[in-house]
Amino acid sequence: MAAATASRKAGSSSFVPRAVFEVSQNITRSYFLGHHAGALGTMRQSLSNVSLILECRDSRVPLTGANPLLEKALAGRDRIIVYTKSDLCAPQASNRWVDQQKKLLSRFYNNGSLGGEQQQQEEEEEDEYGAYGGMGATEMGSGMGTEILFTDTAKPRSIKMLLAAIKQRAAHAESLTGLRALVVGMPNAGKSSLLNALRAEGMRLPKAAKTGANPGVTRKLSMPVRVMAEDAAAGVEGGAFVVDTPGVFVPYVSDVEAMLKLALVGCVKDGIVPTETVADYLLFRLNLRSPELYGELSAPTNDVAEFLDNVATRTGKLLKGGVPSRTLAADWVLHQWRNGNLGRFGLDDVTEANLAALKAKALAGEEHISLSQAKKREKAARKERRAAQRKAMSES
Ligand SMILES: Nc1nc2c(ncn2[C@@H]2O[C@H](COP(=O)(O)OP(=O)(O)OP(=O)(O)O)[C@@H](O)[C@H]2O)c(=O)[nH]1
Ligand SMILES: [Mg+2]
Repeated sequence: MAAATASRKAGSSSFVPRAVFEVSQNITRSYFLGHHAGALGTMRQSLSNVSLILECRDSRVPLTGANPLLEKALAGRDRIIVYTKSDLCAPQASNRWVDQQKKLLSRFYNNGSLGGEQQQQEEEEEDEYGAYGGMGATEMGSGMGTEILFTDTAKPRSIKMLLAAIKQRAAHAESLTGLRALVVGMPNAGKSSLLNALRAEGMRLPKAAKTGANPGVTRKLSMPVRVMAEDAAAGVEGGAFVVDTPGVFVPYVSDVEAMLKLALVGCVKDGIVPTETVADYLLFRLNLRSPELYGELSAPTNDVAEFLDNVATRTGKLLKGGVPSRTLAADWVLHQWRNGNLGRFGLDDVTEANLAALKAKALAGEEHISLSQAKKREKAARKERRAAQRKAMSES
């Protein structure tokens, strides 16, 4: 269970947030389900018909939301990395902090490294939603490399930019039957919503895929959905189609904080990591920004129990006898944050050092452990959790 450091009750000005989040290493760190493995297999099999991968990552976890398992399985195809839900990451996608992230990510994915001679020109073309570069020669496929874009399904401009990038690829692919793209990513990253937005913008047609706030809505690969009509003048003979896929998680998340971030953005089913622990992590992150973000719900505090009691009282999440329900309050605050009503900010620091660390980790194959290894680790963690529970019960 998350161990909160000493609670501090005070006015905002004298409030000191926790500097580190202390959490048990035994929280569940795997969420690799049967349909994840199945989907990965089907995606691999369908690759011969696919010339573009639209890899979705939640903008709030631009580093943690990457799935090395998917990247490895689908390597060799042109790719556009789509950072989804950019509206939930910052009040304005054009804010300077986001711009900086876009630059760093773009350089990283176009060159596979940062700094030195390979660094892209700072003055590169840029746009609010980040169509940067993309012509790196590091990939196989058409040689058009990896492009990165930020989207917000409510902002047609961001979707138009993605369509333009797809069109460029389609013209390059010169397929008479149309370009076929797979939209992939972690559960709940916004893949089906993106497909619907592309179809609405590109074809003026209604929603073709089911979407939902919880992970695991899409269970199977879809039929190809048309998102772009033929445009012979632009060299796009057959238009473009997108195939929706189920979200795929990694077999095991080696870093506990990464698991908490993924749970917080809703990539993992609620309850896999105890909701109150996730709410505690949210409180920790809110406090690092400003306790004023939750000023209407509670006085500044580092104590999750106190925070949830205040939230429950304030929002009427009460059990019989007026007892505050921490579980309902935790559920409620998580949904508020996920919907952008409790501060809009990212959870990963996109810095050169962190990108380099991500690459080193991928090279070391840390997240590539097999499913059986993941199951063994999970079993050991379960055993430790049970032992800790027994110990706590015998001491009480
Ligand atoms: N604010 C915001 N919410 C979004 C955006 N895109 C998707 N969402 C929301 O994110 C949630 C998940 O969207 P889906 O499209 O179902 O995600 P998915 O990746 O297909 O999920 P699975 O099929 O379960 O893996 C839904 O509640 C969407 O409304 C966006 O650009 N902005
Ligand atoms: Mg879906």
